[in-house]
Amino acid sequence: MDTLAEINIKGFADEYIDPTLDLFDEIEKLKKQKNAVILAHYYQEPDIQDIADYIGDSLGLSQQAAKTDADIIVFAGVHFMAETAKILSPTKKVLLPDIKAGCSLADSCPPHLFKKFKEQYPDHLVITYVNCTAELKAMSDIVCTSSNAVQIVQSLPPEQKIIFGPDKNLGAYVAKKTGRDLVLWNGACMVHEIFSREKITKLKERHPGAKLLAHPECEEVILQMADYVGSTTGILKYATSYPDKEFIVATEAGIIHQMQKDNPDKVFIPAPPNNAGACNDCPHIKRNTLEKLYLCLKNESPEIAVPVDIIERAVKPIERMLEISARLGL
Ligand code: CIZ
Repeated sequence: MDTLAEINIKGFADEYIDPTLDLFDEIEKLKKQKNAVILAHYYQEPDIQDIADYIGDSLGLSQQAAKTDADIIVFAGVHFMAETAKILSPTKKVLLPDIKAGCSLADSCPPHLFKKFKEQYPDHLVITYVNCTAELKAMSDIVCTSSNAVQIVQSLPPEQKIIFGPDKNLGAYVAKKTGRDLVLWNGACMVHEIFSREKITKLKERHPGAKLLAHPECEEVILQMADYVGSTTGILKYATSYPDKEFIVATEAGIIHQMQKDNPDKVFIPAPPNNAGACNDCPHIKRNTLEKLYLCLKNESPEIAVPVDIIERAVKPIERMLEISARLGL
C-alpha cells in the first residue's frame, strides 16, 4: 500500500484515500447524492472520460451542463474551461479537480498585457478563441471556437479591422482561409507546437494510407501537410465518417481514447513530437486524476470563482458567437 507521502509525491491529493475504495463506485454515489454532473474534455485521461456524463470540447460541455438541473458541475479539464462552464451556469457550483490545471495558451495572454495591446488598435473588433481566460473573454467583442472561427470572421464586413487572440496559429490559419489581414496576439499552445514535420513525413512513408488530422492550433508547416484540419469534435467526426482505416492525429493524444472507442477497427497514431523528451500529452490537463475527481466531489472543492461583473461581460461575446452561428446555420 502507498504511504500518504507516496500518494502526495504522485500528486494525487493531500488527503488520504482508502486504497480499498472502488473510486468508480464512490464517484457514482457522490454524484447522485450531490446532484452533480461530470464533464470530461477529450484530452482528459481515459478513466475520467469513462466515468463522465459528457465528453466533449470546452464550449459543448459547458452548454450541455447549462441545460441540466445539476447543482454541481465537475469539469475535468483546465481552468479556462471550468470558467466557461461557470459563465454559462452562474448559479451552479463549478469544481475543477486540480485547481492548478492551467493552460499554456490561456496563460500566454495575460489580460493586463492584452488590454494594452488592444488599446493600440482602438478601431479594431476583438475576436478571441474560447481557449482564454474569463477576463479575456470579458474584453472581447466576439468569442469563437476552432470550428467556427473562419465563418465568424467571414460574417463581418470586409472593411472591419480585427484583432484575433490568443492563438497565433489558429489566427494565421483563419487569416489564410479568409484572406483577411488580422492583428494577431502572439500566443500558442505548447502541445500543438510540439509536432515534428520530419517525423510525421517519415511516419507517413511507413503508413502511406494514413490520413493526417490536425488541429488548427498546430503550426502552419503541420497544417500544410494535413489531410484534414479541424476542431477536436471535427477530428473525431472525420475519423468516424470517412472510410479510411489509419489516421495520424496531431492534437493532444487524449482524444485517441474516444476515437478508438468509436472506431474499434481503425488505427490511430499520435503525431510524433519534435524530440525524444517531448510529449504530446498536456501536462496541465493531466494533473486531474480519478483520485482528485473523487476528492473534489467529496469536499466540493476546489471551486471556480468568477467575479459577477466578469461573468456579465464575458457571456456577451459568447452569446454574439452563438447568434452569428445560428444565423449562418452552423
Ligand atoms: O475548445 C476546446 O475544447 C479545445 C481545447 C479545442 C477544440 O478544438 O475543441
